[in-house]
Amino acid sequence: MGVLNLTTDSFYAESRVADVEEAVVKARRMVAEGADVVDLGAESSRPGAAPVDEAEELARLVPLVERLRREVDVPLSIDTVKPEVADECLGRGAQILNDIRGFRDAEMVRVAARHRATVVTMHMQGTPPTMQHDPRYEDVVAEVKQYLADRVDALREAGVRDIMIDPGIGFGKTLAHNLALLRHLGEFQTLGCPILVGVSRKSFLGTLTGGLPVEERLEASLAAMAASVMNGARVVRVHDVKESKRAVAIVDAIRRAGA
Ligand code: HH2
Repeated sequence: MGVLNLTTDSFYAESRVADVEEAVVKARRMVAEGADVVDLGAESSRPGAAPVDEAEELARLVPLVERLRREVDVPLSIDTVKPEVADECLGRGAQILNDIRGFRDAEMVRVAARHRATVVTMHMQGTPPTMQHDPRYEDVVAEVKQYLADRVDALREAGVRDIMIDPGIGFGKTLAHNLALLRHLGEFQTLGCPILVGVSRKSFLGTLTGGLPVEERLEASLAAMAASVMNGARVVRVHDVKESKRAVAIVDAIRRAGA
């Protein structure tokens, strides 16, 4: 899953596009490099990011969905927490709804069901403005797993069939929480849904590499992604499609190798 952000403040500047034309060029490149899905976001979720109102989010996303539907032949995913935005984009041909709030809003669940969308339900403790202030868990793996199990139940009950689960790396988690979730990712397989993981260039990788800035975190991202895939991730949300695709090919071959 390649990431495309129609924002001015997403944490990785290279992921940002200024307008539809730039987005189309970038999406086509991602697909040529092997992306199976393009994820479109118009509101950054970085801690402290400025909120984007619904009209602005729609103005950014709708024309892009309409263009990309014709320009690329991979499914488009919409990264939004707003039901109205989700509804409009799915109505115009996007097929995947990626909700970092994990479908806690019943209207988001209804929108996904009505459009027969594939969904990504992610765990987040708190909300982006404050989520990194002092995240706490008794047992992060058990709590995130229980949260996702509840979300999957609610989605299934509403008739949503295709559900991916995401532990939400960096969303209300310390370094130790992120590492525990990645180390024990395999435990999420019992929920019976494909696991999606987004580690690409995130700040915990900066911490682990002695403070490397976001532009310098490619190798760290590939290493974390490789561990994720080895531990059960089936979809990786990445900024660097070509490099990720090559790295995953190797991990996948090892993972599938006979005894
Ligand atoms: N991470 C980000 C945004 N959306 N969605 C899912 N399902 N999983 C993630 O890990 C995830 C996500 C943050 O990355 P990015 O979109 O590049 O940054 P920003 O929120 O600053 O636009």
